[in-house]
Amino acid sequence: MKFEFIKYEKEPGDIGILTMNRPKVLNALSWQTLRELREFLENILPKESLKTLIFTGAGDKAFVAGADIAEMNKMNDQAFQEYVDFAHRVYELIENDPSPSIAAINGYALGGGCELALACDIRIASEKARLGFPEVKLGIFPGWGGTQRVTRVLGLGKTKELVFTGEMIDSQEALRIGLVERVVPNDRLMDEARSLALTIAKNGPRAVRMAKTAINSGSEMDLQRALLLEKTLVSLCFDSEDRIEGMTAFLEKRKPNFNGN
Ligand code: DAK
Repeated sequence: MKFEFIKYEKEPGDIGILTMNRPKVLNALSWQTLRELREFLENILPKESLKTLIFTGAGDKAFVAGADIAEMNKMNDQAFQEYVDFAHRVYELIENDPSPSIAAINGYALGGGCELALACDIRIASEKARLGFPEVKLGIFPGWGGTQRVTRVLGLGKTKELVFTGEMIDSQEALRIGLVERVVPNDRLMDEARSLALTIAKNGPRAVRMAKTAINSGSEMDLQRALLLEKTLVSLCFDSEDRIEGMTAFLEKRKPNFNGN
């Protein structure tokens, strides 16, 4: 499948950059964009052996300004349901991919765009980013996991404030409330995202993947079951070539050469 609305590049260090690429409409997510994303996530990403995938937006204004309003407005109930289900699947593929993802938020991240950033593991925003959930202004509400993922990150009160008002916040406020993890100058955004990705990529890939599973799955369980999951996964990590290499390299005072097994 030839991609029109997303752009993928693999960089040294097994870092991938996936750019939402419809800058004329602020990278709004159309059906076609979602189809391309799903194709990439299901059929290309698993073969790429990436250590980290960075999501960003083309142009200098937006990460993703949300679902494509013009397209949604023409949908009947059935088409809308299919569109919503499809987007849910795409976001789950991002969230559940074994390797970490970083959202490099270069401008507006609104509605479905903010939900996309929240499906990623870590969010870095440029100083000019603006985030929010304007859906109520359109007579709908965040329906691609937004009400659930934001609540898990921000808690009930802040989520309700953002979702009920539909107001945007700037990146400093997003940092203050924990909606993003870092804010950097706009011209440094991709360098900082790459640097973070490379820092992660230097670590034992198996350990990072299992930590992601322990954190994501464990956060949905009661503490006892979550601790059991953690114990099981960390034992699997111990029984690995990466663990032997990591500890041996430390003792030999050299850099580890992990193979991901
Ligand atoms: N969809 C389609 N086109 C969009 C767009 C969008 N989300 N956002 C911007 N554009 C288009 C504009 O129409 C304009 O196109 P032309 O007029 O040039 O043809 C072009 O991008 C540039 O935008 P502006 O001229 O408006 O640029 P400004 O700098 O003046 O304003 C803005 C930037 C981001 C403040 C403004 O564009 C804006 O407010 N955009 C809409 C943002 C928004 O409302 N996003 C949320 C979309 S709704 C659900 C499932 C899913 C969802 C909800 C529920 N259920 C299961 C219930 C998901 C919903 C959404 O994401």
